[in-house]
Amino acid sequence: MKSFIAAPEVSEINRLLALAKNIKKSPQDYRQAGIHKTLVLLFFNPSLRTRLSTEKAGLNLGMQVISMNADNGWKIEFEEGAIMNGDTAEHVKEAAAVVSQYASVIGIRSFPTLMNREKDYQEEVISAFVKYATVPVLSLESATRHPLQSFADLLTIEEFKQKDKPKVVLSWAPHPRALPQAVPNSFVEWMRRGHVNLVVTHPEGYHLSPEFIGDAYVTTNQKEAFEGADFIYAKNWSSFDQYGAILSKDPNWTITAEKMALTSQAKFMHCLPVRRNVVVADEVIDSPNAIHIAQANNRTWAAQAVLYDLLKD
Ligand code: SN0
Repeated sequence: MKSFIAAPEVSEINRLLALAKNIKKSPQDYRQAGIHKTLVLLFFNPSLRTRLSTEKAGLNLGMQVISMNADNGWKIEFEEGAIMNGDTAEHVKEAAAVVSQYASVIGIRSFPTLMNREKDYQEEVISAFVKYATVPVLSLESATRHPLQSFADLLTIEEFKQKDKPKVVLSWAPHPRALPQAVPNSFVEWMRRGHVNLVVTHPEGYHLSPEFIGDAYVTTNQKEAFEGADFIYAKNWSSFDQYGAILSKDPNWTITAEKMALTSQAKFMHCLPVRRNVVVADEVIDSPNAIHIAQANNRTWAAQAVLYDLLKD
């Protein structure tokens, strides 16, 4: 694997799943893979799980790990041919090439602007790092995708599913702030390659980018979506159409015990961080059917499998 920024092919996903399951059984068996190798993680936005699980994954592989909060560093220029007499101090050509001198793998977290859809969906930041870095690049959530999260989500569904092809529902839920579409985009991208029956539900005006949603079944009737579901994956996102806008904060979309009762005793999932009693009621997230902590645990094994592969090539 040259870099990890989107969902790979189905065969590749199945191989990665098998690797992650083996790593989870005996994480220390892979210690030689990263010896004398350095992992550099650059965070242009906040992180708790991604940072700690990816650091731990690197350490489990015997790597040296350096994480940096890059949000208050030199402002980076991305435009080709820019005359840099404004507020950008360093071009990505230098930044990516220089970090490559210190790293065997570079991880990048960079959220979307939610202002300029074209730039965000062109993945300006992570694409530039892939282009100008001389080592593999690992997405720690980019403008339009969060592949390490989705890989851990698929691993979690594999572990908890009780039927061959479970019904997996991605449900929009309210939130006070405008959030990226990265997690739902990626979730749909990975689930469509997985062996699941995917249903997406959201209010009017919240459809995801056609490039991601493809032919997935979508309904604006949340109750209909929940019927017989085996997994409820809750997530807020801002509008794709009216790019970055909050069109609804309707509390009727909150995940409640009453709605969970429509499901087939579905497991509740969320990538975290989660706004309790806005996205999901305490009664649901504190119930035995909530598997968000096991899901967060799987972030380590997903990251370790991906790093192992990036090092191998
Ligand atoms: C991010 C998102 O993409 O939705 C990261 C999720 C892994 N979530 C947030 O920014 C939540 C912030 C908040 O204020 O609740």
